[in-house]
Amino acid sequence: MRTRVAIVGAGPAGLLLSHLLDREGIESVLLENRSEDYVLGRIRAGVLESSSVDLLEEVGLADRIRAEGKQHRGIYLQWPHERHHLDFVEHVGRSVWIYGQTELTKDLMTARKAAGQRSFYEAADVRLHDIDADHPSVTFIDAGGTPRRVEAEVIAGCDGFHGPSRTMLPAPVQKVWERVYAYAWLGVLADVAPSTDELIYAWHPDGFALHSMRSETVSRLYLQVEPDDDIANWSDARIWDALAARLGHGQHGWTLQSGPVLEKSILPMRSFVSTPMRHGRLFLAGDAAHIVPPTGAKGLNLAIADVTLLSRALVSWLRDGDSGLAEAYSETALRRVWRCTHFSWWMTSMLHRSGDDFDAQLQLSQLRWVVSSHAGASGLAENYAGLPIGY
Ligand code: FAS
Ligand code: PHB
Repeated sequence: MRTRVAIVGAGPAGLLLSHLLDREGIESVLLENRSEDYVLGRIRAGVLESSSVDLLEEVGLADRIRAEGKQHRGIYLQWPHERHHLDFVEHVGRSVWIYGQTELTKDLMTARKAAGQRSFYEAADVRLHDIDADHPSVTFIDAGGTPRRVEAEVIAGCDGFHGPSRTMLPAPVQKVWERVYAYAWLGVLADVAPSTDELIYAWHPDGFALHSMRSETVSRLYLQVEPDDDIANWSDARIWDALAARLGHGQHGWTLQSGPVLEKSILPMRSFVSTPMRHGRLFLAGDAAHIVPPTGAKGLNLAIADVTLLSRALVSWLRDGDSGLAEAYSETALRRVWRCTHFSWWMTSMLHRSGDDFDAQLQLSQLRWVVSSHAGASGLAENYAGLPIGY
């Protein structure tokens, strides 16, 4: 079969890219190695930057966000006996939206089905070919066991950190930066109403904790744990005790409501950037090219920004015959990738207990400065609420 763009991976990046291209008359084929249910079942991000929501609104994908999402003015930063609200709207005039990645993926899948998008789920043995030629292709075994080949003008690698696309970059061309952190996150989805109106990021001598949410009745919480810790070591009771201690249960009259744990898992923390984000006819977007620690709530938003830039570049090239944006794609995308990589590292380093007491004093001093200085607060607000997509 033939198409103009073969998209490998149907997570948020791949699904949104197919939607953005389709709106401009560029046809694509989506190839995903997991089932739709599996992709929908993954519990991932929860925060959308205002620029992400604005983009989704422009392309007709924000109705449910506006109806069911929650707009937040800011976050709380906390350390023992102190909790301070940081108001992004007051400092930089922008807010964020709480809307689970699962819900966004559902909206994207619905929109692509309604548009008649050609998609192959449960595609096995996906391989990329001839990315240096002007006739690249992708081969795979479809869900029925039939070998297939998609011939395209361009391949978009939206296949996440573990997908095959990034591995197609020739070693002499590829440069990789990676920092693995000395801690991980234990994530909990709980059937209990959030105990806070906006997210609480808490520094604590025992380790970092985050109180997020998914709805009025479902909370999403995280604990800093050892990178090699095992979820079997963490009973629900132990999790709630640690969250209560680190989030300040009982202080200043605040209580943390606990409830049934629906899901719990440990996820590693790393910063990872692979360059370039284009080689020949292969363009990379989202987690296929970069990973950020989730402390800055950037992963999903970066994927959205990448495919927004990539769709503009491919429409300009494939429809309008101007390859300028496509030639500049990697450099343009990486500017924002590095800005978000720095911010995610900065938030992670400020809030996670690591090192000695000297480090702890530096972290506490930085937190006190951020919440008490307009310059400090505006710096965090500008990055967290999101820089313009073309930054
Ligand atoms: P994705 O990984 O979402 O999608 C890639 C798709 O490619 C997947 O569907 C995969 O099945 C598919 N694929 C892989 N190999 C393939 C192959 N060989 N052939 C075809 N398809 C293939 N970000 C935040 O902002 N906040 C968070 O709290 C947060 N939590 C996270 C928790 C976890 C456990 C993980 C792994 C990530 C988390 N992230 C978080 C980041 C996450 O939200 C990503 O940034 C986001 O999913 C990026 O979207 P994609 O680039 O589409 O990659
Ligand atoms: C989430 O709700 O999953 C979430 C929110 C903010 C973060 C990370 C995760 O920084």
